[in-house]
Amino acid sequence: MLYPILTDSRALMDLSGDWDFKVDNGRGFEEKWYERPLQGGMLMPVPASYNDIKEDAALRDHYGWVFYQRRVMVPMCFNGQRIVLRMDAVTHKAKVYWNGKLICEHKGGFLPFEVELTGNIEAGGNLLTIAVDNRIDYSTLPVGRRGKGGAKDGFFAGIEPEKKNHPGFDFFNYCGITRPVKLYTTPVTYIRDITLVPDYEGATGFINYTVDMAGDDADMAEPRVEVYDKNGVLAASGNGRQGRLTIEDVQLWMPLKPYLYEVKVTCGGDVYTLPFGVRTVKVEGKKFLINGQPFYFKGYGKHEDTFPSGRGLNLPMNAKDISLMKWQGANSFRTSHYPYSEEMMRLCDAEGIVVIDETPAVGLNLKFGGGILFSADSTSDTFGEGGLSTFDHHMDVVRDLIDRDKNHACVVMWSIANEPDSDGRGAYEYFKPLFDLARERDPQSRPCTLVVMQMPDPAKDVCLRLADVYCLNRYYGWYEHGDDLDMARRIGERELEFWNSQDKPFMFTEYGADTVMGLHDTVPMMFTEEFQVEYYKLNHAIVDAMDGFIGEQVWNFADFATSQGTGRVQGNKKGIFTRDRKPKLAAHYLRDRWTKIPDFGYKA
Ligand code: BDP
Repeated sequence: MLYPILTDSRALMDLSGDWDFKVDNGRGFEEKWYERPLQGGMLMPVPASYNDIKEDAALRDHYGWVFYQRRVMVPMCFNGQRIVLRMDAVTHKAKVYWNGKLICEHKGGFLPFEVELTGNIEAGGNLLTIAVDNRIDYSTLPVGRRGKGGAKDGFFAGIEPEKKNHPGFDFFNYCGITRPVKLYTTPVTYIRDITLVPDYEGATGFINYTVDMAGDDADMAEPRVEVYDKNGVLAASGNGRQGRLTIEDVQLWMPLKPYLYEVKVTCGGDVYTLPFGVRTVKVEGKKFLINGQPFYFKGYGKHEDTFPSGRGLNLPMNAKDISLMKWQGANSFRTSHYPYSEEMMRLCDAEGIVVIDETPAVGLNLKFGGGILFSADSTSDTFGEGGLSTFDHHMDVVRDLIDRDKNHACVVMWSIANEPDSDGRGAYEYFKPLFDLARERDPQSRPCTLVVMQMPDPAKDVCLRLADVYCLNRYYGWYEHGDDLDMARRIGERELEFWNSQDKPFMFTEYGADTVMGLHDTVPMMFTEEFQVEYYKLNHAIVDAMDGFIGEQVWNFADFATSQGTGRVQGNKKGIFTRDRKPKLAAHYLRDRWTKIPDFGYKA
């Protein structure tokens, strides 16, 4: 799906702003709130999660539907064009109404969807209502647990808690219209999609392209594809729906040294341009090759999490985060635990930040019983009867994620899920088709992975059979033996030797220790800033000696909001930066380490 932009043939209107907003009282659909202006609501900024915007615990923890609404004027000069309404992300389910009529529904909170409005525009204004549902369960991604009910018998029997979400994941269930809503036009015969596959041989670069046209005259239209360099000089061109363009003296896209060409497609009356980097990615033996050289990942697992936007698009913070990463010598991050905004992906292309692109499949671990906060019933049969029913939706998000992000130079690997019960019964049968789909769908044949947690028996983990890189989340020295770092080192070493003895590369996609900014001690005491540094030193002493270890992504870049529980102090405090991006002691330690580790050839 193409990112909406302004071109010679396309208009673009961003509908960001303060929308009318009302929490459903259980009668919103019955009373058809979408047919007329919302009564007695409040204003709510779009894009943003609604949870932290007001001083209202009930709104923060709301369970169910809310309604967003605004009037949309559509310029009459758009007449004769195809007019499309695009929602970049609505978390987690949306029903979209245009002038009182349901025009589309969507499940999944982190990927875009769109609907054509052509022919349905009223002069003088149109009523747009988006109803948003934040409920999670065993069929959604991320997964929500069946909540604990009240006590069945005994002294407190009969006291039932209010219905609420029980996230099976360790981040706050931020919801709402979290990314922009846009209206754009195209000519009636238009460029539906562009697929680009880069390659090079010596100094000659190649871009294999496919242009997908749609609309009345799609069959007759002949695309022209032009590639411009940074100075606007034409570097290659060709005609036709498919082809291979040759760029002499190609400039490669490299981590932290990105070079982007501009690919311009013209067809019929439509024009679309996209920035594009020429680079290759491949796993060979125990190495992860970018442009043929062994790359070493230094960086983070992140979140889209800021105050008070929640998971709402925050452009300045995205820029700040990349600046901080560069200051530290980091070169990469994982979009834990859901697809990030397209604005962030485009920024990473432009800044040369390497990305592991993850689906929203988190919490597929019923055996674990709801993660660290143990917020759920526990069952051992995650992928069996009575377990999850996420499979079809999981297929959809793998497909939609790859379709959205396939052309990004920054994306070097797909993460199919985070921390599922990957050694359990049915795990292979569940994950094999998802890996097959990702491999078939990605025109650039990037490596695929499954991010695995500490609990499963390593020897039985399905990632051994499915993943191209073993991505490990490990907490030796925190959840395991935080009070005995020597024991943590010995246990960690034993397990990591197992992974190092395999014939594929492995890396940390998470390792970390909760650290409250401002707590200090002379000996390593858990939660202090000194402890966090010791924790990382211990882990690095183990992995630096292992030839198959190809990267360290720390958990987490910054402190972030979670559900409440005794294991969390106003959120998860494993950040190397605080939530407002101030460095803890470990930020300086990592800066010192990472500026000394080269991006390429560290384990050569
Ligand atoms: C891992 C999860 C991550 C958590 C982290 C933690 O992948 O989402 O935030 O542990 O406990 O299990 O901090």
